Amino acid sequence: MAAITSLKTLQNTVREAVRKVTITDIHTHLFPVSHGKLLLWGADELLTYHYLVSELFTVAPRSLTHQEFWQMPKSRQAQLVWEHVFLKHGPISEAARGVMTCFNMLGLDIGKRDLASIRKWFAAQKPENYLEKVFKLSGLDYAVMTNNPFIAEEAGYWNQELPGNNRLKTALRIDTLVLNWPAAAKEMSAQGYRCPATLNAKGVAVARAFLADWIEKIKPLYMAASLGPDFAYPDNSDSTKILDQIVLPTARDLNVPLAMMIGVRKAVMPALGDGGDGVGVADPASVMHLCQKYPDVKFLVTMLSRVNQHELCILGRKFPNLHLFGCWWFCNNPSIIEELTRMRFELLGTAVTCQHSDARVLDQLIYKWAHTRRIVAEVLCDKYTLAWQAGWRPTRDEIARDARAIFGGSFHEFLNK
Ligand code: HDL
Ligand code: ZN
Repeated sequence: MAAITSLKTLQNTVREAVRKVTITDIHTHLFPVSHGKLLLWGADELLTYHYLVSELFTVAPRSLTHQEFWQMPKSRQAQLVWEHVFLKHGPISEAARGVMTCFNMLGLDIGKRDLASIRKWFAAQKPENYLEKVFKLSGLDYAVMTNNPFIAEEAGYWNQELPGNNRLKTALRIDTLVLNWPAAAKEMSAQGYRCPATLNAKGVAVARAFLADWIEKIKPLYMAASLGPDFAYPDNSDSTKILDQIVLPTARDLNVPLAMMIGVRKAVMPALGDGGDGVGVADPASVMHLCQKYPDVKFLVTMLSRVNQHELCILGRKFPNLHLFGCWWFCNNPSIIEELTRMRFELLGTAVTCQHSDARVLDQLIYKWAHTRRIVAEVLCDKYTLAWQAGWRPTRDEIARDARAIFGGSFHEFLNK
């Protein structure tokens, strides 16, 4: 391939590299087709994504109550979102734009606004083939799921040893263990692990055995916990004891990283269901204390509040056992993705996983990655333009290498180092 001899060629090479790079999506809520209705996909699931349900209630008449909405069939719920968020108000939010991008990239004519024919197209899709189509269209090698052993329905599917899919890898979700010992003990006991309701030495031993068995069973790339803005480590709560005595010794002994997603204010508006969570400013010092105390444990961290991002980036420069990822949830909007990606490239270079999709509905992979590629391409282009203007002359391979690094390559390097 010819060397890059002009700034224009460099910029086109960077844009093309990001457009084509294969992405590893390190956090989603997807499931294999074999897990039945746990895998969400299609027009009505896209339209009733909890982000859009929240947006529906910001514009719908007060006469529409949450209770009435949740009692409706999914198709009626989707119709209401379509009517109020798309037809009666400009669909300019990121979640609304995402649905349009999905339909458009699937070759459906969103301009006609003919929801019935869009639904008909989805009805003709075969799940396994469609999953493969979505992964190819999104440009992913694989996506990491969220696998929660404390949810009986999910645990049940894993205990049936159903066929998986090499496009989907596992992550062991342990919020319940870290934050709610009584509930965790109850579920572990229900699964045959005679776990005491109090957090004592026996409970610690049982919980460690439970984690080890689930790690053996599903081979997770990491353990993960979503934590509140008030999460503090260390403190005198059970969570600190559970991290110190159960989770972190397991992470170290079995070499399984711990992902922490910090800053969700749970159930701010419970009537919205999954959409009812909010955000709060957390304390990145907890991440610092954990990285200092457990240098032999790998931590993957993302934070929910825009306010926390700079301090977290600085911690990312200090600890070789800390890897930052994603513009999570309320940060997954073009304006914040751009700001956060610029800051991360300026402070961390390519040693970051710039995004994860958090997709709950299979088809969302299409829009979440198309939108992110477009923004990250321009930021990476700016950074390479500055390097060029300082006299640096990168090769095409180096540009491709760096594009891969920020979309999964650095994650793999971090897991393997
Ligand atoms: O806890 C999490 O993994 C969050 O991503 C929540 O699932 C959240 O509701 C979400 O879907 N964010 O995008
Ligand atoms: Zn998530």
